[in-house]
Amino acid sequence: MSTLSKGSRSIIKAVLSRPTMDGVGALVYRSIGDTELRNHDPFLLLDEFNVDKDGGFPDHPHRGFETVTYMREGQFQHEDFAGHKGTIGPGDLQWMTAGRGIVHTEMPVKTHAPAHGLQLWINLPKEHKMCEPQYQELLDGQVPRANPQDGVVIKVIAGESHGASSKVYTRTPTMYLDFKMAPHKTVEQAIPSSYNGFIYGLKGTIYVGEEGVAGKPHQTLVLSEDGTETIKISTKGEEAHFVVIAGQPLKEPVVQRGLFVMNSQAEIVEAMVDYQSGQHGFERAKGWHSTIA
Ligand code: FJE
Ligand code: FE
Repeated sequence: MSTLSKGSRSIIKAVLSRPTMDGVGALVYRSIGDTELRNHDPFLLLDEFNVDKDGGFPDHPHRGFETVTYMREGQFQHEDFAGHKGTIGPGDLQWMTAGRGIVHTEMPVKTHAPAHGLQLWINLPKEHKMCEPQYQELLDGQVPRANPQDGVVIKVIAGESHGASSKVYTRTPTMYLDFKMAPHKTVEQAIPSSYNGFIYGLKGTIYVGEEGVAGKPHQTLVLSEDGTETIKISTKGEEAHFVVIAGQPLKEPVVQRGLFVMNSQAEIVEAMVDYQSGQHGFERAKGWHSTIA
């Protein structure tokens, strides 16, 4: 690992995700959250999902973290136990703070399947784990763009980039940027030096840091934590599409049991009791079944 604070952050690990199955018939490339990429504080999981018309993620609970669903293709529907419903399509996103509890269903719209996108799980700091659930939904056109040079377009999903900033409220300070770069471009992106970060490739090959470490589709490049403020990313002969995700590490204990993520084993037991008995945020869970699953 570099100890220099000038230049670009470097890549300390490159991991290629293999497809696996989750939910019902859903194919996922798991980045963060897979065995080699556990505990990338504050991130719990990044899945690139491909779901056809017969698959999806039927009724399930969450507590203690946020899920950010970002669509690439197709249409995805969700419905929760409080009657909150919506559909997102290409480029749209749903930033869901589960807080004390959400029970919901996430399914492709059958007529617009398969659905393809990314779902990121961000841990919540201790003081926000039991907050009221909240949704922040943004259509593609509502996401600000930075255009630092010809052939480089950066969608600012969270945080800021080259003068454009997102209005998404992040309880865990988070930067989430979607880059599209033409061939033979180089861009520098400022990332707060205290953040943990990674890059996930969607299309084309990129070259990162002073060393030009290659990053390809389905590959996660973990950024060094060396106090450096920027990351340098280049394309060569082909265009590229990738996301840069970084966040302030919480440095708190993480105890995860499936879809509950708390700070202690006792809080996990509480979550399971609350879910089963319908209390402390799970009141509406009793007897609820989605109409779309
Ligand atoms: C999960 C059951 C689930 N990756 N990517 C078990 F339903 C889920 C889950 C998801 C998920 C949902 C979407 Cl929309 C996209 C996902 C997992 O909801 F994680 C487990 N373990
Ligand atoms: Fe979910």
